[in-house]
Amino acid sequence: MKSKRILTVQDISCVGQCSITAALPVLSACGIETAVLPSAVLSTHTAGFHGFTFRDLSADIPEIIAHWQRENIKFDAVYTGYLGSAGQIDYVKTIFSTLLNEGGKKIVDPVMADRGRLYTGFDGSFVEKMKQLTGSADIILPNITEAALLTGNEYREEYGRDYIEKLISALHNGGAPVVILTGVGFTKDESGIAVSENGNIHYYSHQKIARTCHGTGDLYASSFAGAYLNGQSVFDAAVTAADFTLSAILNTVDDEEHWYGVKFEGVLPKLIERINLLK
Ligand code: PXL
Repeated sequence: MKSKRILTVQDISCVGQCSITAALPVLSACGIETAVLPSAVLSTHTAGFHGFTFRDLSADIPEIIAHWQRENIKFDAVYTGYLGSAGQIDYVKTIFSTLLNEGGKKIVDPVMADRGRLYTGFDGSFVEKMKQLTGSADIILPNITEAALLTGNEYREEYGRDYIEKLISALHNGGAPVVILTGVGFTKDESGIAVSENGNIHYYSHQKIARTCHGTGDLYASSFAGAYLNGQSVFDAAVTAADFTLSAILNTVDDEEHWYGVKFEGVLPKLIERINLLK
């Protein structure tokens, strides 16, 4: 297979095992050439650390895009995560329309919220703008909080399939043909995903780990993109990513001091093994 090149647009949290510091090693391990466009540089991620620095890199982005356009640099996929400001969404739209190869995929993880709450620094106007990006994507990977915000539905901690399928249907109505909803668990002991390709929904669930870990969404989306660009179907790639993310969480739970991220490095061989198995 011809080797693939992806561009990921998300922040550099210098410490925290999330965003680019997770996406780059994961995608590289999957054998995908990975280019990065940092949306912002933070000293740490914003979930649990205090007094972090934050530099929005918006001012650099138009020149970077223009340079790539002049060089005729193109990508087989663009995968976006945490963006530095709502204004960057227009830049991402330009990237989608000018820097993708024919048939290239737009993968959007609308990183902005979890467990019923927006992350520090995000507000309703960001949510409104994010609707434009998820509406123009080929594949979106929201968690339940993000899906509820994007569709104007209430956030629920307990739910049945009717609630999940209402969110999915509203996300499709917003424009995305493929929806991978993460963190879906119908009992307290399970978590998993709902994968919908144009409304054809399949579920996958696994054990739920009691401890919450930061950065699992980024790890999930990165490993999904890596598996998908290796030729796995949307559903197979979604399952590969779920199993890898669970392995990384299991590799972390016993380490109480490691509260700020997931120790995914030691389980990368499992991801590579699965990629090679399904090639
Ligand atoms: O993992 C999502 C994420 C990415 N980047 C930054 C964050 C978070 C979650 O809080 O703060 C800077």
